[in-house]
Amino acid sequence: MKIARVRPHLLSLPLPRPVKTSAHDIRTVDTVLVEMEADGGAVGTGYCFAFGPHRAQALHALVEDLLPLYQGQDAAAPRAHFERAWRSINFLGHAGLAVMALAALDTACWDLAAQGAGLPLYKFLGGGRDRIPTYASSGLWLDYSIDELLLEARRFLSQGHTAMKMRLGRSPGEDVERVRRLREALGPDVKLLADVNQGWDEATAIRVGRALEPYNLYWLEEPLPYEDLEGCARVAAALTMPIATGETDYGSLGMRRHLEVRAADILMPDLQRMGGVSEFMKAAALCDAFHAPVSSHLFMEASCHLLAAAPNGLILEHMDWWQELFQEPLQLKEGQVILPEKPGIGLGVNRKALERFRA
Ligand code: SMN
Ligand code: MG
Repeated sequence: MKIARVRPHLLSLPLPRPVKTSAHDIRTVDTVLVEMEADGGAVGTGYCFAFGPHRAQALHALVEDLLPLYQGQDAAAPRAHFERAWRSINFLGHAGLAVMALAALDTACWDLAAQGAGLPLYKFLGGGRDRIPTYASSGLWLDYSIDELLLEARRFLSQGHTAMKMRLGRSPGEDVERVRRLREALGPDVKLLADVNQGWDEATAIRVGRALEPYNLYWLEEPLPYEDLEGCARVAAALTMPIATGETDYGSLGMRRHLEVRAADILMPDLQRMGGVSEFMKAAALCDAFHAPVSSHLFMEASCHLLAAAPNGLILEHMDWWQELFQEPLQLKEGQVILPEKPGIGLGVNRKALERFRA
């Protein structure tokens, strides 16, 4: 099976309401979706995104730049093409937009390779789990009132979620109160996660983290600026609740840096900052070698397969911003995503949505 052509689509996805965290004020999710078509007609997909149309245009240009390394090649050899592309971006550096653009191509190629083998991606990668725990993440934003938080939490439960993530980083007093109210409404059995989006310093993280300990958070995410690995390690050591981080760092070597200093209990590599499936699976294996679980960041359509294939895959971030680009939504049952059984990523592209969201 040869890769006949690669088509990048520049899209702008509107959000139902602006998204606020301590680091973001987002109105559109500017996305480059890559369709990689084999000579037999099978189509693999991957995507990368940025917040801001000009940044997405830069991603689109980088995908255009890299796609000749895929076109005409054997669709069954994604790792070989990845290695070549990785070397080719050496001058730009193994971080930033070039890595994100490569991720879309690499993911599309793995999708195609799995389709060629007639296997869902998780089985193609050797996985045996057909479902993976997940948590609702498309909501509970920082600007919500407490009533809005409670309303959305109920919506998540009615959708079949048994775990959800809220955002922190208003003021310490408000943060603790918002966690208290949500925990009180959810009861002890629902998993509640909290993401600070790098909004605290070390002293604040330890002080507020201690005040949060009674509310049994499943994890506390990105308490500090993401590069402060040593500070994050001290926060993780000072608190009994698990610390999660890693979404903002690049490549498996970025994850290794975190593991070596024990920056957190749980790493959550981001598919596009890894550079795609090839590097994500390396990062997951590194976590395993350090006896650490691995989670994911965004990109739930492909990441559910990767976590199901990783023996240490813990829980999937369920973020539905891109769902409309696919023909089928991921199925959810009792807090778990059911892995699609069709070959590849298995969700199919919604061509009407590509037209509707074209930038
Ligand atoms: C997040 C990432 C990107 C945009 C908004 C929120 C957040 C997450 O850090 O973990 O989902
Ligand atoms: Mg986060």
